[in-house]
Amino acid sequence: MKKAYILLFGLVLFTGLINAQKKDKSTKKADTEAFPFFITKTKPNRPLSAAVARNYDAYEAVRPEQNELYTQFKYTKLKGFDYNNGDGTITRRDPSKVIFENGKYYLWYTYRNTPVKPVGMARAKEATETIPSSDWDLSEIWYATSDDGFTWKEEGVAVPRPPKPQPGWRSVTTTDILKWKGKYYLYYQAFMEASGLRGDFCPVAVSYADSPDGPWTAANQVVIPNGPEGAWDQYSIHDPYPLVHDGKIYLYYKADFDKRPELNPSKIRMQGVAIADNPLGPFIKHPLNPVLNSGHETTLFPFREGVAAIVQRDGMEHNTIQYAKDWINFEIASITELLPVAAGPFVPDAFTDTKNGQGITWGISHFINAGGNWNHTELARFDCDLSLEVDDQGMKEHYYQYSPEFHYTHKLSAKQLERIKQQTEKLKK
Ligand code: AAL
Repeated sequence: MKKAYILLFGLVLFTGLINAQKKDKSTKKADTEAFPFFITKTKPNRPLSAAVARNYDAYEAVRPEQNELYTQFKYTKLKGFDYNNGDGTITRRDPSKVIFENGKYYLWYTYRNTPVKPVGMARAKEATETIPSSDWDLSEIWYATSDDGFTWKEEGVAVPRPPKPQPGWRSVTTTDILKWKGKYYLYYQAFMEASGLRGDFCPVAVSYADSPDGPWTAANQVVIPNGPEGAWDQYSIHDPYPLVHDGKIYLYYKADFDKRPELNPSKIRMQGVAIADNPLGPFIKHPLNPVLNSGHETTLFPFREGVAAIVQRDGMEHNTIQYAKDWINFEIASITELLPVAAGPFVPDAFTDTKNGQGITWGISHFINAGGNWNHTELARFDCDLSLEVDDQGMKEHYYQYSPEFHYTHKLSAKQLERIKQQTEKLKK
């Protein structure tokens, strides 16, 4: 009997030792299988969380500074534009892409110069032939040139408001430039009513010239019409933005839709594309429109075989740079901050029908709150590294430091303070 007990004890001890060793090895195995300190460039063959798998599958690099479509943005105040001391009578906004011709840079933009500042879209009924409703009401398309992209010489009007009933008789705004077979085309929003009366409603019209200095001839026709009743783009065709791809003109645009007064902000903004073989149309809207689910203005550039977009302000995917290899189906390429608003980049290969877009490093954008929101807008220069030709690590830091004072400018409202007070009171009951 005694021997049996000793044998049993030995067996239990031996089994315990084996298990301890197994546990030790499995712990060691777990340790050796931990995610590595030096991350691998290629996706490892091991179980990954959704986030880390996405870090490999959704982006071209595992870290921002090696992602060609990640960048920060730097801003510079422009010289050469006067804004009447910001009294709201002069605005310059919604710049076109920048082009380089005749040994200098060219830029077109919305120019308003009215005796008084805008009354605001909500009071559009009070607008007159001299009182603007919105910041871009009663506007023309003006242009400027520059030797360096920092100091600009305002050249004057390019496209004036045409006489009634031509498209744009109330206001011509938010233009962009196309160079096609040696001729130049300016596409712009053509308002036939004061913005804000029913909404920011307009189609797109076009003018053309043999030189970037004009004279410009209005085609006196709508080239991108509003969509049919009930369509997402039935009211607004904004921010026309032409590029050349596949031997055609790809004109991207934005529409505001789904306005529901009970919601605030009450609109959704998305972007579509219309394609034509001829600059004067017909433009065929893509059946998959909208093709970008976010973004307030349109800013795109050829990149490798596809097209990239700077997507800012509105939508579920704002503050991103996106990429569509087929120019239609966009994916998020990076997430960034302080993106340029209404950016008109200098895109050297915008019209070359390139199969290997090189990207961008600068352009012109705007600040709508230059003189207190809706009074006037001012143009500014932005710089970045979204270029295959440049590797500027100074543009690839991971974040900006915003000062405490900047954070404190974003204050709680009285309604939010009241909610917080109620929540605290509830705890004390
Ligand atoms: C801009 C653009 C269009 C809108 C208004 C002027 O940011 O989206 O041009 O109509 O605002």
